[in-house]
Amino acid sequence: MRFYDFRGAPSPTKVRIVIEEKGIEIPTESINLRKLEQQGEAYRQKHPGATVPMLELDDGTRLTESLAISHYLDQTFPDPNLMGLDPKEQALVLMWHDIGTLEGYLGVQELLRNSSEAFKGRALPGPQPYEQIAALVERGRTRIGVFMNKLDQQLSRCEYLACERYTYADIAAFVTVGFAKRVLGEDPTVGHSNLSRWVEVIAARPAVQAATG
Ligand SMILES: N[C@@H](CCC(=O)N[C@@H](CS)C(=O)NCC(=O)O)C(=O)O
Repeated sequence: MRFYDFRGAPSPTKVRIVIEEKGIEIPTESINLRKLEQQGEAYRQKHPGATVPMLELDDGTRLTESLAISHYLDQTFPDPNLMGLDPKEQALVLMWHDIGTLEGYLGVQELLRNSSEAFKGRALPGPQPYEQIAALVERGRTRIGVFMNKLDQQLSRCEYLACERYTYADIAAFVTVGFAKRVLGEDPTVGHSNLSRWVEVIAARPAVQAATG
């Protein structure tokens, strides 16, 4: 296996946390997004979608998308389980993953990629040169606030997002909260006591510290 990573980016960070939680070692290659290495011929030959993370399997199969890679690793290295132990928990993990991606992560992406000079002509990841849309900046900011409220509400009812125990749903949402903090330049958990409590617990995990430090 070979893992294509970039430490400064949120999506591969989710997979790095999974790798650390499972205590496995996978040869890793960094694709420097700041130097646009993902757009280079060598990487695009492997992955025309030009994003990280990617996991190359020994039979040559290339998996992209952090959820798919994490699912593969969870099935292949089952201990500790991160994707749910029974149908209900598996569904809750996927449900909170989707909420986290569609309502949280994409809101942060909207704000960042439509406002930053560095993303001019690259308002969406991948090789297609999408122009920025100024109106999406404020909408992204609003969506982040709505998402933080939603997380806080769920975490007022349950200790973790899929409720009883730490799962991939927490990993994905935790990375998005960190991404939001970086893009906003302020801590979006302030004023959300349940969310702050959860962030502290997740951030203290050795695997999370190893993957993000
Ligand atoms: N759905 C994908 C998203 C992958 C993605 O957007 N990766 C970003 C880094 S977080 C990327 O490679 N961006 C390259 C670019 O902006 O050109 C996943 O979850 O893995």
